[in-house]
Amino acid sequence: NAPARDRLRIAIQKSGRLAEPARSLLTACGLSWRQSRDKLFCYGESLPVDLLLVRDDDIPGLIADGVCDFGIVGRNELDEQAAARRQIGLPDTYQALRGLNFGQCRLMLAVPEEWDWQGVQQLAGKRIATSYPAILTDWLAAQGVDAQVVELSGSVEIAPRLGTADLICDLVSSGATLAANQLKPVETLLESEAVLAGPVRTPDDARAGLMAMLLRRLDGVVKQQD
Ligand code: PRT
Ligand code: ZN
Repeated sequence: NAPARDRLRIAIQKSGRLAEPARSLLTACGLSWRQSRDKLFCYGESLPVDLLLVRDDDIPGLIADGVCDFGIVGRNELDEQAAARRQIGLPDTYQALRGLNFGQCRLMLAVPEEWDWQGVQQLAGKRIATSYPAILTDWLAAQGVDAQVVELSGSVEIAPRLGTADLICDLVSSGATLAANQLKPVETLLESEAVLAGPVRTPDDARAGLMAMLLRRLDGVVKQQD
C-alpha cells in the first residue's frame, strides 16, 4: 500500500517531440508551475499538480511504480513496455486513458526498395531490426511467422545497409527517413499518437478527485481541437 498523497504528479517528456505539445496541453487545462532550477521537477502553482520531466522511456515505469499518477507518452512506448511486462508474467498496472491528437505516427515494417513484397510469409527466416522487440514478437506470433528480432536502441534505418538485419520495424510519420535509406513501408503494426496514461487502479486519497477533474478539463480541451 503506497502512502496517501494530496498532490498529483504527471510525467512528461523533458525534451523531444512530445515535450512542447504535452506542456501546452496541460497549460490549456489551467495548470501552471513554478519552474525549478534543475527543471526535472516543476511545482504546481494553480493546482496541486506537479510535473516530472523525464525521458519518454521512463514514463510507463514511473506510473507502474506509483511514482507518477499520469503520464503523457506515445502509445508505441506504452504498448511496448506493457507487452514486455506481459511476456515476463508481470500484471498490467497502467493503461492509456485518452488519445491526445498529437504525436501521430505508425509502427511499420519496411523493406529494401528492391524487394517485391508479397506478404508476411516472406518474413520467414529473416532478421528484423527494431527498438520495439516486444510488440514485434507478439505481432509475428499472431501472424504465425518465424523471423528473428534484432533489438537496436537507435539508427534502426541503417541496419539493412550495414547487413545487421534484412528489414526493419520502426516508427514512420512522413516516410522521408525510410525513403532516404532506400526502404519502403509494407505493413502497419500499430497506429500511434500521444496518450494520457494512468494507473489501472485509481488511488483512494485526495488524488482521485484531482485526477477526475483533470480528465474532465482534458476532454474539454481535446474536443475543442477537433
Ligand atoms: O529522449 P527521449 O527518450 O525522451 O526521446 P526519444 O528520442 O525516445 O523520442 P522522440 O522525442 O524522438 O519521440 C517521442 C515520441 O514521438 C515517439 O515515441 C512517438 O510516439 C512520437 N513520434 C511521432 C515519433 C515520430 N512521430 C517519428 N517520426 N517518433 C519518432 N519518429 C522518427 C521516425 O522513426 C524517423 O526516424 O522520426 C524520424 C522521422 O520520421 P519521418 O517518417 O517523418 O521521416
Ligand atoms: Zn525515448
